Amino acid sequence: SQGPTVIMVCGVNGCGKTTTIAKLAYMFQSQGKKVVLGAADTFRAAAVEQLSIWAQRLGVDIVTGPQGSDPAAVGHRAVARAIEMHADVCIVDTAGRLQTHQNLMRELSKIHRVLGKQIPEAPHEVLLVLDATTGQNGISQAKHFSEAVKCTGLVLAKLDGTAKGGVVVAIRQQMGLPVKFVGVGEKPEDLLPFDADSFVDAMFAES
Ligand SMILES: Nc1nc2c(ncn2[C@@H]2O[C@H](COP(=O)(O)OP(=O)(O)O)[C@@H](O)[C@H]2O)c(=O)[nH]1
Ligand SMILES: [Mg+2]
Repeated sequence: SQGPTVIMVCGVNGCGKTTTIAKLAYMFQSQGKKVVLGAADTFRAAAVEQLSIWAQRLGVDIVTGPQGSDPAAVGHRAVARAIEMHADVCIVDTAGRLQTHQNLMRELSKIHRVLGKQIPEAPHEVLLVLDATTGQNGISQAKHFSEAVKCTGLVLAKLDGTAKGGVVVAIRQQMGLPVKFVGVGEKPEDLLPFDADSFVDAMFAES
């Protein structure tokens, strides 16, 4: 109700995090909301560059840090900037990581903790991006990421391919974690709110 809504985005390498953030930024912007991005994937220089290009294209503000710098510090500065600019939404990118890599999962917990320093309820949403081609490993991803950062929802990316992302049914059933959006392409407008009926229809449709 007051202050920016902070959204943290996590997942394994290449699942579609950065693209999803561009799509979310585009969606919020279309709703007339002011958006600040935090490029807390400081692991690869190319990752910061990729998000910066999106920010420039969409005309939204972005907070970055040098390659190899503390991602939690970038997250902290992104929230500070969002507060200062009276932004509505702050979306924080994170580096891809294997859910079984304990050090990197601890780093993710730290980012999560630091995002709450200036706004006690933040991050208000923690979205786990799952590649629709992921099979049963998706359950392990959902479990481990939730243990580290208490995920609030899934984004099922790359649903425009042949994969149907059926693993989200098991994740919903076992962990109660809902799918909030689906990614259906590489463009900013290629994000749809999840619709269970059309998802099930597509799952059983003849290809
Ligand atoms: N077809 C398709 N490609 C996607 C989708 N989301 C992401 N991608 C592509 O997947 C690749 C990895 O995406 P990226 O956002 O960089 O993943 P990250 O490593 O998790 O940040 C890029 O080539 C994206 O364009 C989607 O919904 N559909
Ligand atoms: Mg990325």
